[in-house]
Amino acid sequence: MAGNTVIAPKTTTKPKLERPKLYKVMLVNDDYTPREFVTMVLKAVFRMSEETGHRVMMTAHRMGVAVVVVCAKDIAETKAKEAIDLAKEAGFPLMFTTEPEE
Ligand code: TYC
Repeated sequence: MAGNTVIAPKTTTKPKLERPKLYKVMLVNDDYTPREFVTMVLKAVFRMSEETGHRVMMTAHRMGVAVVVVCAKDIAETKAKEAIDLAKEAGFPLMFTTEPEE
């Protein structure tokens, strides 16, 4: 049989996995949480620099909401909860929400 090996092209097709939907974490403005505290939470939970954290905080302050990050659903929900828990512990009503990206 030596020399008779036929290399047949592979005909199996990889099943195409649906790309998991991405989720947005939104920062929601309120009238009570201090600006510096919001920026601190963005730095601590979302690893933002002072400058980026301040910019995102000011966007929520002016527009009502701001997109913080876009990521997998479980990460979005975990991060939002971490951030809300920090605010709760400090006694502030700061809120983060998650929603699927269009
Ligand atoms: N509006 C708040 C204040 O003036 C600051 C703030 C900004 C609170 C963004 C929440 O998502 C927020 N102290």
